[in-house]
Amino acid sequence: MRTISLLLLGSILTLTITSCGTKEAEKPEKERINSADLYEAEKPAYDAAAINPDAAVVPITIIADGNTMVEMKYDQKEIKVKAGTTVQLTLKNNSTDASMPHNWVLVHEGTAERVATAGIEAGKAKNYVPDSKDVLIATTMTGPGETAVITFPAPPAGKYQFVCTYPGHWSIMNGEFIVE
Ligand SMILES: [Cu+2]
Repeated sequence: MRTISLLLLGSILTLTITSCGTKEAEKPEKERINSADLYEAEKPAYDAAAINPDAAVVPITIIADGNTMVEMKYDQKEIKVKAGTTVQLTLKNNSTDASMPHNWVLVHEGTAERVATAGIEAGKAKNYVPDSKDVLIATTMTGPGETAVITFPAPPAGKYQFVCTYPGHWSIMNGEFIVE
């Protein structure tokens, strides 16, 4: 019985390795090199998962409020953090109207509109957050009364923006995120 299991496992492994190898080989060489080069050239890589266990953790709470497109807002227009810290950001959605979902998306300076516009295309399944190098990190979409928490390393010193990418919200729900 054990021999049969091992043989089966062996076959599965062989199949997996073969199929992966085929896929990589099918890609044109030019395409593989270019996509990597472009990524490196445009922006320094930011890894939201690379949390330094020794870094100080800075808790930040931001409240989203208002029950209409006119009233809706974040309670802060500017957030400042120190470089080298770990940010623990809590988004509280204090609205009570079902039409007011909000998220909090950290993006590179000057890209809030572009990210929010691409977010509409990304759709509800992706929480209106596009797969984009402009996006550093994002909370999930919170409904009225809900809270979302994300923990991430402060990006390199500089100016960034935060924005809610729920369709129609970005132009009011945005702010500056400054790393000193
Ligand atoms: Cu919103």
